[in-house]
Amino acid sequence: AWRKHSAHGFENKDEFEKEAVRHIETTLARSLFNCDELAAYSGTALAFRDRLVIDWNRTQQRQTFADQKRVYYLSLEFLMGRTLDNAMLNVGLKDAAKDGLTDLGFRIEDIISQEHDAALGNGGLGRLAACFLDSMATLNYPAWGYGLRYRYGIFKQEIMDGYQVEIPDYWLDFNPWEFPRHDITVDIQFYGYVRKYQDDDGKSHAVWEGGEIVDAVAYDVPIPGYKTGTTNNLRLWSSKASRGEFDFQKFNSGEYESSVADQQRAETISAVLYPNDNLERGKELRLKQQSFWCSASIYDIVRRFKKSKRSWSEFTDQVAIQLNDTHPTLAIVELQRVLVDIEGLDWEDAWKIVTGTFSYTNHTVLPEALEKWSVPLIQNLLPRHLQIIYEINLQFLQMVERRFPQDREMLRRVSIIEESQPKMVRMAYLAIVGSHKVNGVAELHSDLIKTTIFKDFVTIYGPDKFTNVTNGVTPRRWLNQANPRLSEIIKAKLGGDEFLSDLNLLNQLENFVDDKAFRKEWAEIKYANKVRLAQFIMAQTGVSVNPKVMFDIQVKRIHEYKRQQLNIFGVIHRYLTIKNMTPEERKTYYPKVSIFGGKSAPGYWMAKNIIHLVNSVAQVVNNDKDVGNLLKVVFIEDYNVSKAEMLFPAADISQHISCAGMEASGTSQIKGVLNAGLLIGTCDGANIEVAREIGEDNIFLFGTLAEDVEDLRHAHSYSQHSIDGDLLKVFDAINSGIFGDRNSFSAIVSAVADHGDYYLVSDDFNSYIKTQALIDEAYKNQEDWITKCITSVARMGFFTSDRCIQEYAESIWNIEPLPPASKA
Ligand code: 26W
Repeated sequence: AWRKHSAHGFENKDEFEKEAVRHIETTLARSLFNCDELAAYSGTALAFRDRLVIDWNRTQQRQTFADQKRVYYLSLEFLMGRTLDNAMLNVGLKDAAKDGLTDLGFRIEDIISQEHDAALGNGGLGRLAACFLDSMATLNYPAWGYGLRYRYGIFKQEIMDGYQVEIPDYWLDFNPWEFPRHDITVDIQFYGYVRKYQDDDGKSHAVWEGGEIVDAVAYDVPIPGYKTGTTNNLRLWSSKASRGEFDFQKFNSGEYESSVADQQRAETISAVLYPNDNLERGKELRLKQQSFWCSASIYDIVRRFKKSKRSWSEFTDQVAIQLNDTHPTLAIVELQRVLVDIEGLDWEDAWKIVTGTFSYTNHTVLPEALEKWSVPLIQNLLPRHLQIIYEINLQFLQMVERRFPQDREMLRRVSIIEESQPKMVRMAYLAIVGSHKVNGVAELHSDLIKTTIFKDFVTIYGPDKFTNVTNGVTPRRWLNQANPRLSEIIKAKLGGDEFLSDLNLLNQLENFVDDKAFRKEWAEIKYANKVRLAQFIMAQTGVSVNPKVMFDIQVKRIHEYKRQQLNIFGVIHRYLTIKNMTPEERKTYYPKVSIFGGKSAPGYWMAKNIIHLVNSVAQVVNNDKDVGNLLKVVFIEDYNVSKAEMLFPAADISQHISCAGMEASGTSQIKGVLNAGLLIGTCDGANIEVAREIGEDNIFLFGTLAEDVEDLRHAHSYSQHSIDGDLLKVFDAINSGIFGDRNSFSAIVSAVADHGDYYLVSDDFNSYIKTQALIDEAYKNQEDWITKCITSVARMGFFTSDRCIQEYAESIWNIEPLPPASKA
């Protein structure tokens, strides 16, 4: 009923089949006789794409006519994963497709898995952006995403001899979900110089001249909401040699190669996603990416506003722009430049518009991740922007000086320009000064930014400028799509699927914790999901795992602060424990499968080392006759969104064990609990709020508190701290060489034992091991375990990204939904 308004396209199995076959035969020019799974995927995707396009056009028209405020979500990363399954579920015709594909001789799961992940992101920040797009469309907000159309997404990870190897991820061979808009092309300027002059009235002007021009071409991706006609737009920019600049002179005079070289240089800008997560390296090409994308997006937003013929004073009634971390901070400078240099507004009027438009989300407190760009680099690439940054800083510092006339130190500390050699632009400070709201992504994190890295700015602006929006995930992908069977039994119990759009309704599940039949189905579903994962592990690694034993999963980017090293030390401790047992004792010990997955940044030596250690431990443990099925260790190659959709439904327990205060939020713990797994975690990020919501009895928390971290680190730095007990045995085992590669592994040990243990692994090891023992014991009591799981799922309503978007909309963007007229 909710999509009756779409006049075209299919509504049932037979019409779906007709459409899919038509696309296979005409669009793809393939005969049905040699229709393989890839062709069937393509035909299915194209049939669904037609459906999306109709709703998409309607939505865009409606938004244009309604002429109300829109939000633009600027993110350098959108980690979308696969689209077909999501499109089928959101449009509500998955069953028609399933039956249609069966008629054609295919299993829908096989067809879905033909699709290449759209992996335009590193980890949490990019996946959050993707969840937010889903929620904004589902809640009918007029919202656009703006990003870059990388030719290569995050690299594919292969494990060779236990080492990570990076393979390029060329993903655009067949991408039915994007629409090139060759008519929407923006000239983007780089380099050059600034000419200043005074007009006849004595007003001074700046003109940015010379340099080179690169074209930004728009590619649009439809974002369907769940059970609504609203289909929003994600606009990704691709770089191309400028039509004006492409050197026909050279081309004609035979300098073919250098002419093509120019073209390739232009295309390099959007060629590849930087694979660093939480590490900033100050590369010029990255700055070019940021400014290319910010300029194109601001141009597009301003052009759309100008079509409405409103006065500039109404800009903030029409436009809100959210900065996903500091990566798009140049958009602040670019909007100020457009308003002052091109549209001729006074500085103060323009600045009021700018600060009323932007808001900034901080995703990390790690110092090495806070962006700083060198002044000479910006001077060369963006000479006018640098002047504007200096002017913004001057005005800001004058304001601070008026308010705190005694405090010279304050001026030095908060200056947007760091007086180093070379001088650096502190992008987070620029983002704060240019925004009206700044938010963190979990309560602890939002408190930490107010009391540490942005403390002075709270003094200057007052506390109201800073707020918290705790992260969430979309239950459409992370429950309904990832775990269809669990979703089905919840629908059956709650009498419908409303919980997928109103996740708090899950709390009714608590009424069924004692329902025997329900509990049985619940357990069967977890088991079936584990069987599926066991089959996958066998096919991928040749390791046989028993789906009847506990599956313990840690999947996320590999980073020392996330402490996969703590996990593998725990696994080694377990291995040593088993080795020391008599065969009799082993019979009553707790069997378990330890599953790891995640990519390391290609240049992060220590993280790669940790991957190697995990794989080496796996080799030894999995082939040790004494151990048998008591312990298996698995590293899942190339962890990505679609693998996450398989892994979380199969987890009995998942690990979120970052050093306290360092994981801004984390979002995978939400995926773990929502899929009926329990958590072991530190008091960090959103773990704390998960514990508050589901109850302390339903989560295994351990370890140091964020408030104690500084003192502990300090203690390590002056007293050579000695490692003893269980951790020492683990280190001795590693250093003995039983896992091979003694030399590189010794660096992992040394970081803890000799180099200050920055991530407090030794401080938390004992409580970690104790907590793991509690989990072993708890898992033995399956009845209690299932009660905990059902209760936890029932209490996860808060962590839907729909709630996040509502909070952003109401307290930061000030925008209203625009539902389709015929929403049933
Ligand atoms: C400039 C290099 C760089 C690249 C990426 C610096 C920082 C980043 C991201 C901000 C890292 C990131 O993904 N942060 C994660 O954001 C998630 C969504 O809010 C949080 O859940 C994670 O805790 C946080 O690590």
